[in-house]
Amino acid sequence: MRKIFIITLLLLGGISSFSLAQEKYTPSKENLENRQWFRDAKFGMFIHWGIYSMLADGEWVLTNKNLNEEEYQKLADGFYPSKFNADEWVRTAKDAGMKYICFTSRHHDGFSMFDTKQSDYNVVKATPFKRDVIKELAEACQKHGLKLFLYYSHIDWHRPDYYPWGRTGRNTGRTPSGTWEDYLKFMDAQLTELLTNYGSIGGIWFDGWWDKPDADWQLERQYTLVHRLQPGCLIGNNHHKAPFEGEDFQMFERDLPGQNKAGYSADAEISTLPLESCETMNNTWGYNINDRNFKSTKQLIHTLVGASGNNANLLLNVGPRPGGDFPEGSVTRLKEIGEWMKTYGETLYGTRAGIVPHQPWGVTTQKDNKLYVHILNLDKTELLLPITGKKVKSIARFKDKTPVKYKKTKEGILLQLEEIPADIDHVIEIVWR
Ligand code: H79
Repeated sequence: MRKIFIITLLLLGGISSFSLAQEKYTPSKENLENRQWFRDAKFGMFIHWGIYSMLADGEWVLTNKNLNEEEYQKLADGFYPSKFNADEWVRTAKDAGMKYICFTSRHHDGFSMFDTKQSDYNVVKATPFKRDVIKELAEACQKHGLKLFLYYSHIDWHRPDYYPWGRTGRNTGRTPSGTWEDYLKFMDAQLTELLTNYGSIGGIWFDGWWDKPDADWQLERQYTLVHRLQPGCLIGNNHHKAPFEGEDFQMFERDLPGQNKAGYSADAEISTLPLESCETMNNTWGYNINDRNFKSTKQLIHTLVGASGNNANLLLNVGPRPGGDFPEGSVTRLKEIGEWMKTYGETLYGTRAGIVPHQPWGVTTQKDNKLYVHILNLDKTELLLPITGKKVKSIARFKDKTPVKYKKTKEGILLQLEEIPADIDHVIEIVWR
């Protein structure tokens, strides 16, 4: 017995020193609590808004259209979003059933949407609007009980010290000057402002690493800074790889974890960290006047449910117009999703992926002794759930608790529905003994 004990100790010692060598970052207690909160939250709003919104051609317009960067800067003179109302944005998100907002503090164009001392190229100094958008958002989030996450670009198509240039933003007429270390210091100083001046920040959502994968990004120094200022702040980085040390959640751009439909996630092995999928409501992130190709409410709900069934949150994007209001296409869909969430939110919030993995007909989620079977696409009335060895207490339609007929077979539980499901999401609730 003693021998086994000693061997176990040795083994454990071996494992922990191995993991120490691999994993130097130890998340704080607040961080672990926030990860739990994040896993339970399920639904957030991504907001892409900046001076690019005025050109109404997406957030990449500077590079995609090879605009002259010096001329692009002058857009700031005309940025006066008369309809901007942070409170309304946050209420719209909340009414849709969202628990957090992730806002573009600075996108690849390098324009800061907050009051920063590190550059005058910001919404307070460079525009007649002169209002700190992040301050107003932070206050509104605080008031309505949503968490605020901040998108922060690693790419900068404005600063001359973002050099040598990466793959993007090369033809905009810039002349390099300064050093890479200047650029890293600039980002550290901005992150310090973001994590000092706006209360508690739910997370930092980095993006753009992929522009220069070989660069000396000093991510460890950056992540240490973020966690030193706010140990609970969750760090995610949209590098399309398995998470790096120091990160707290993993995101999948335009994809559910494990799928690679958008083509960005080929190297992104699914980690055990909290997961998040981000998706657009139409086809672009920043406002695009030509893009009225909105997905249907049903499609969006299927994406949300699919994310939950794959243990991920959905961060659903809105690209506000230059005037500061949300496109109608987004508003109507968010309202409809909110209505749906009033009834069905319970089958998502606080759940984890269910014991039956993603199927062609749908997904499952579970919480305590309940399994929610989300039937999204089924053209028959019988459905076999490959679950054996569990004791069923009840099986019922979630929305009205009408009992559902079923048979137990060798293969599992065979549901026998009254009719072919026609709901957006036909949810069956199974309660175990
Ligand atoms: O903020 C939104 C987009 O502006 C940003 N991320 C979301 C959340 C984004 N930028 N680029 N992409 C998304 C698409 C990435 C394309 C890539 Fe590539 C393909 C990166 C690496 C391969 C294009 C080709 C850029 C570099 C090479």
